[in-house]
Amino acid sequence: METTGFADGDEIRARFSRRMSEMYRREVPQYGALLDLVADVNAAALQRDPALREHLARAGELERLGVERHGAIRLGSAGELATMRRIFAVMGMQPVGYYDLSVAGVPVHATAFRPVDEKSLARNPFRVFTSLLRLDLIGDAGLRKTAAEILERRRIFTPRLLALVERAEGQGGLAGAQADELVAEALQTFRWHSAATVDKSTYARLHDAHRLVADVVCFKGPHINHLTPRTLDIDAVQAAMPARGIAAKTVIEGPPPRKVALLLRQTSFKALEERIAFAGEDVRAPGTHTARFGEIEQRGVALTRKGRARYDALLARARRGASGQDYAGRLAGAFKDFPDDLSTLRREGLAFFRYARTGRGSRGAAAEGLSLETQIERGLVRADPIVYEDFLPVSAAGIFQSNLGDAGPRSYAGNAAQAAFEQALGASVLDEIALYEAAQTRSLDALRAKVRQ
Ligand code: OOG
Ligand code: NI
Repeated sequence: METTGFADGDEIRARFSRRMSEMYRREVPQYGALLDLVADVNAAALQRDPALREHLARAGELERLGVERHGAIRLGSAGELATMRRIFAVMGMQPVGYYDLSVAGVPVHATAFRPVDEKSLARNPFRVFTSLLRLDLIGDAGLRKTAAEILERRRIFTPRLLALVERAEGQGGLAGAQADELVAEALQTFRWHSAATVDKSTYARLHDAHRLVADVVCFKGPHINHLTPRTLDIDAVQAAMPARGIAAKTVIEGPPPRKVALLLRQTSFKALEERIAFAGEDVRAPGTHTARFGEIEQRGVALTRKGRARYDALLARARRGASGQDYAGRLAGAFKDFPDDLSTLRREGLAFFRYARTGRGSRGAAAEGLSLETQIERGLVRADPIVYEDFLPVSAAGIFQSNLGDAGPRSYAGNAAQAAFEQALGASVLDEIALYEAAQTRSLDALRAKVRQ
């Protein structure tokens, strides 16, 4: 970076993530309370478990832990999504994965913008789960048209932000002061507006179609709707939330608690009911809007396609049957069939690992014809689990739904529309599993290259 004088995308993202967290803490004080609780629980977990500390330190996750978080926004049009992609690109974030939420009765599809290379992930893994409203799933043609017209008129990015993004693209980066300006301008897009842009009856009609439609369409911008710190012990945070005055969702989404943490577990606190003002004649008759919440996550090892298929099948098994009743028990029961030690997960090709020489033994071991397995057994090579950096569609649906109130069951004929999403985005989304696979392969290649020296 010294050669070009441009700010590093990783540095811009780190700054943006920090400023966003400060802003959300001011906007939603309960998020601050959650951050404090997570910091306490993480400190206790590290104190209690030196092996965990050592593993995180080796994987480069210890340093990022305190700044690690994800957020979410919901956009209204293809143009907004395409521009958001360009802004996130300046921050070193790429669209990874496609999430279809229509199967769960939520009229959006999504991707996650995040850094992809290992160095950038270690520096700051900030991710933004970014949904796009699917007006095509709204049955009422008149309402669809109203929503489209409102969205067409709004401008969620400041002119200065657009100019800075164009400059970054044109010259291949931004100098320090301009990078700071970009961060400040981009934050404007994510802030909360308590004034709706529509009158009360328009809000009500859109809200009746789906609460999410009102959330996306009726405001000046796509307010950040939650930020999620990473905890090392989600069960402990969940248990401690009530004592700190935080009303937690009852079920933790994702896999059950295990010795070897798998993929991602998440839980949230209920969205707040916030006062809003309507536009036009209704300006003196305030209403409320419920959208913004808080969430925590615990991350575990990334699964291979084979491991993921097995995870999906076991999760589906647990979710069938008596609804709500002893879900935790059913989930734990279903996952009895899933290996719970690193060695089996690795040997059965269920999870991804990063391989490295331990420094013990002679470097020529492989040249002598020892297999990788034997080298691992003899302590010459180490295999560390690769952390899952993405999201889970069933869990995401659970998080969405816990914040939609009891509006009654709703369903859309599940129809993923990845091609349409990518057209709106103006790019293809990356395949998350291919990214983990590449990281594993790179580590194996480096191992072999070192032996040959
Ligand atoms: C996004 C919900 C999904 C997650 O962590 O899976 C999500 C939203 O409510 O906009 O944040
Ligand atoms: Ni989330």
